[in-house]
Amino acid sequence: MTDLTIWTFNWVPAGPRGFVRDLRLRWACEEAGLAYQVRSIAFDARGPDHLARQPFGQVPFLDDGPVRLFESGACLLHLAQESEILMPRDPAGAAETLQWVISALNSVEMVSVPWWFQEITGVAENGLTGWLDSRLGHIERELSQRDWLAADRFTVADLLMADVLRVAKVRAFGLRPATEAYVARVTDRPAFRKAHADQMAHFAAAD
Ligand SMILES: N[C@@H](CCC(=O)N[C@@H](CS)C(=O)NCC(=O)O)C(=O)O
Repeated sequence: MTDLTIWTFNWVPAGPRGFVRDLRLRWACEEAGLAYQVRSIAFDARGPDHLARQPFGQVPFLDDGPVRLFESGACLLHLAQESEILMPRDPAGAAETLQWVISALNSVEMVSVPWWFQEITGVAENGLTGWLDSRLGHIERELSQRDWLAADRFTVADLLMADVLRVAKVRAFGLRPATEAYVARVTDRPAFRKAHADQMAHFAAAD
């Protein structure tokens, strides 16, 4: 039994399978060779116990001995402290990785999630499409210049940015060529494929 526990839902419908954010944590552990277990919280009965762990009633959250964390970005940064594979130890490389982790969450996902929500709910377009298009254009320019976002090598920033960009609707919206190649390259890593397959099996087991 390992101390590192990733919490996710026991079950979700077909649509979100393969995209639930516990995958980010599984993937990071696989990349870093960190032993972990996955435990479930009820999808249909989110009570006080769940809110005590995740104030928004969401997943994922993480236990690592005395450390209890929610927010996938915070969990990834915690895991990155445990492995140089996820984040270089030199100050410049670490800072660059941190910068792109925040950027994936706060400059790209901040726009892509409301746009995705607009698409799936059919609410009126409110300028989000142009905003997302602009963000994807800037990411394309960056990725046209290099293979990895930070430190000239794979880091947790690539894991997170690729996960933000691979959302099916966003991809259907049209990633630019360098971005599409980047997402394909990053998600072709064995650690991603294992994390993805394990998440699919986890939810299928509860059908
Ligand atoms: N900012 C949070 C977002 C978490 C999130 O959106 N989780 C989804 C699953 S991927 C969820 O729990 N959705 C159910 C809900 O919002 O009620 C994070 O990155 O951890």
